[in-house]
Amino acid sequence: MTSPTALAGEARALRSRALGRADVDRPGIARDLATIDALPGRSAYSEFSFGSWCSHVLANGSGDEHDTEFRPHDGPLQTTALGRRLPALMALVRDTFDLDALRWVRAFTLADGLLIPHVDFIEFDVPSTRVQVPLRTTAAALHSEADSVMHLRAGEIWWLEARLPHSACGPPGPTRIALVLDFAVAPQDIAGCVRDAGGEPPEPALVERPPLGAGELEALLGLGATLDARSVRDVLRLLALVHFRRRAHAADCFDWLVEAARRAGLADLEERAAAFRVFCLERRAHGERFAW
Ligand code: YCP
Ligand code: CO
Repeated sequence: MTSPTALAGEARALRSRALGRADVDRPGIARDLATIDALPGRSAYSEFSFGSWCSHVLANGSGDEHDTEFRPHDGPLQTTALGRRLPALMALVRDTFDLDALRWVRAFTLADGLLIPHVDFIEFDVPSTRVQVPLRTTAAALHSEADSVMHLRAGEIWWLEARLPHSACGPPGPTRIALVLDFAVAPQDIAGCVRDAGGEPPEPALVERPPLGAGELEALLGLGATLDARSVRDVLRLLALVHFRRRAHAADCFDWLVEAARRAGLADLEERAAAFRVFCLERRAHGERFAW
């Protein structure tokens, strides 16, 4: 276990903040989660995801559930056909949040998978602020922000600082399902979008990790023997898992991949790895895709 001092140190580093708690065990929610479990997968954001990760749209600016590419908008929030099939979740959103500034309502699912470290909103120049409420999760499902790793418990209402590199991983087993809400306000105003915070915000469940040993880093950088254009996503997935297990920054995986490709003498892959780092963390156009 970790010492309280170490935890306090990590907590200071964390920018994301819990805003309250929602009752995710209320009637109807279990049925809506079963509906989500039965949905077909979607390929949106496949560059960013590994294993089973999926985004389902309950409400957006067009009312079309196939309109999955997140972007800010200034129109009214329109419930999609899928959102209408999930009445308890939509009621939870209405009861918990002020809808004035709410622009997108989505459900992210994750099982036996990983969302690569990335920075959101770099495509856009208007403020957007993201809130997440896990609906079903297991202790090994983790979220990261920069140097910190935490478990978001079911029902916790989190403002997630998506302008810093962040990532998520989920073990095999029951699919993690989270409500993901985007508000057209600046982050400092997000608490005002919560109508019913349900009491005191919870303390973050931070995960302390041991440092990455020098030998371990060398072993990771030596992965070049299996590295080529066909395996690069598998290798990156492994490298991105490391910061959930060892004290490392969410963005370190990109530098390790570049270095592994360099050591293996794979100049083309080294260039693509550096470009993917820029795509995930620094600069991309709206709708831009990435090809390895
Ligand atoms: C989004 N950003 O904000 C996506 C989710 C990673 C990239 C997946 O909708
Ligand atoms: Co994100």
